[in-house]
Amino acid sequence: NITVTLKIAKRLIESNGEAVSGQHLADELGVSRTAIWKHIKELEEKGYGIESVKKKGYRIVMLPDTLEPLGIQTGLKTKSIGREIEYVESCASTQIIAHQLAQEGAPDGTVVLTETQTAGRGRLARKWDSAANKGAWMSIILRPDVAPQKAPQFTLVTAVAVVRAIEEVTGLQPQIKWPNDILLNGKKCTGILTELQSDADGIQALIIGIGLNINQEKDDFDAEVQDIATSLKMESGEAVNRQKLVQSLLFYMELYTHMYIEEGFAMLKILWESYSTTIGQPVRARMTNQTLEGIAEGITDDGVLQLRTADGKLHGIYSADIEM
Ligand code: BT5
Repeated sequence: NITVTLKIAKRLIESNGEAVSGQHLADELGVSRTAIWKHIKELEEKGYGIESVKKKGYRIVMLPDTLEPLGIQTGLKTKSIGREIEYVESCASTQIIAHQLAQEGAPDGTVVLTETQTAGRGRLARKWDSAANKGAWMSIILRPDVAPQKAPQFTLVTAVAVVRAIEEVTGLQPQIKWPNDILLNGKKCTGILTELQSDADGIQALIIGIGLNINQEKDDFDAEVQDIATSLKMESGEAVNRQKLVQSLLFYMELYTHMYIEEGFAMLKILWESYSTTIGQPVRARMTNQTLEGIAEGITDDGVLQLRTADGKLHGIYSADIEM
């Protein structure tokens, strides 16, 4: 039974390295000591390191390196995002699963998480390289009560949340390249893909896809992206606890998406601009029908990039690939 196992894991984590006796756990949870022992075995099978301390009980010494809900939800500080997690070891794309779940009525804040994707995708159906057990490949379903034209800013809000989570867990200082890339030393460590389900009544669901490169080495990436991609481990020199990073990301996602929905984009815009590599720089913006060169002067409250070309004209750019 997952909930008792989860409760035991939670109890052991919260005791901060102190042993908790089997009898205590049994009393607290209203089950037998044999049942407790079975749940402990189950946790060990899931990769938890648990020490039995003689006469004292159980102590947690290691968390598993998986993205299973059991680990993610223990110590999760959110109210809605990640309270429902659909976890699969492998899938074509978490976006596909999330779209399906959203159509079936999945609640606001539902998260789809996987260890590897066989058909992970970026914008314009580009491929997203999703090495097994080395990253976090996830889609978050949100059901905000906002007009459809407010959807693109969720990409920017998500970018701020990603930067904050990476900063908090690793101390690295990522930068944002408009609209959807997170960079470390000029290389991409995270991509964001915001998709929409809407009808005449407005937004039914936002499906926010986030691909975080965490513990890859250079060789773990496909040859095509090896020179442009990086991971947190490659930049910091240390393996990163993926559970902690996901927990932190879900926390900031909830904080900032609520801030955006309730107070608008103004405050987040300030944060976004402070992390941006694009603003103030000469850039080339490739769009489907044309390419423009100029200075990226800023973003509007709607998240539109303001590009001033040499002739002095200011162009509002909604979607493009930026070269710097
Ligand atoms: C993106 O698109 O950056 C959005 C990526 C979103 C991925 C997540 S993973 C979970 C969820 N499920 C999905 O199927 N997708 C989402 P775009 O800006 O179009 O960038 C795509 C380009 O990034 C590719 O053409 C490559 O050049 C590069 N790329 C591919 N995989 C990469 C990786 N792992 N790290 C860095 N760059 C990569």
